[in-house]
Amino acid sequence: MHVLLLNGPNLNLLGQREPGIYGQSSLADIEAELAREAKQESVQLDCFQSNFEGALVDRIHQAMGVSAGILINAGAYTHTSIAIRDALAGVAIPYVELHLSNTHAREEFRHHSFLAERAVGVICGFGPASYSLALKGLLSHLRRNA
Ligand code: CA2
Repeated sequence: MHVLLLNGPNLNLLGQREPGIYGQSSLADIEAELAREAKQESVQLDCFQSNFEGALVDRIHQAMGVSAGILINAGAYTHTSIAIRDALAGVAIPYVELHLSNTHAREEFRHHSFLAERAVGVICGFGPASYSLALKGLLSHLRRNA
């Protein structure tokens, strides 16, 4: 089973700046740890990060017929992107939205998500552990509905 991990804009900077908000782990660290956890569950994790909205849309389309589920931290596009919302709806692959920070404890513009309404669930505020929790939630949903 393949699961796709998508990370949006600026998440390539993880571990380099703003450790107070986003922690000290790099994106490569997070991806490697999650791939290890996925492998223990017999899941192949495919990882993709982009700073470009259209590249994320294209990658979502490529998941059709390949990925059983998607984990997505769309970064700031969470709060702006109808295109990513439509792509996720278009491929009809179950997805979990996740964030490192608790977006509800931050600026008001981060409180709304264009992706949350159609997500299996949303995890936020646990730092890099948000990724593990999101994977657990997604796999439990996929196995329940297999
Ligand atoms: O908490 C999250 O995971 C966010 O998706 C992160 C986004 C933010 O726009 C969302 O509201 C919440 C920002 C990612 C920026 O990542 C950086 C990492 C290191 C240094 C600077 C930015």
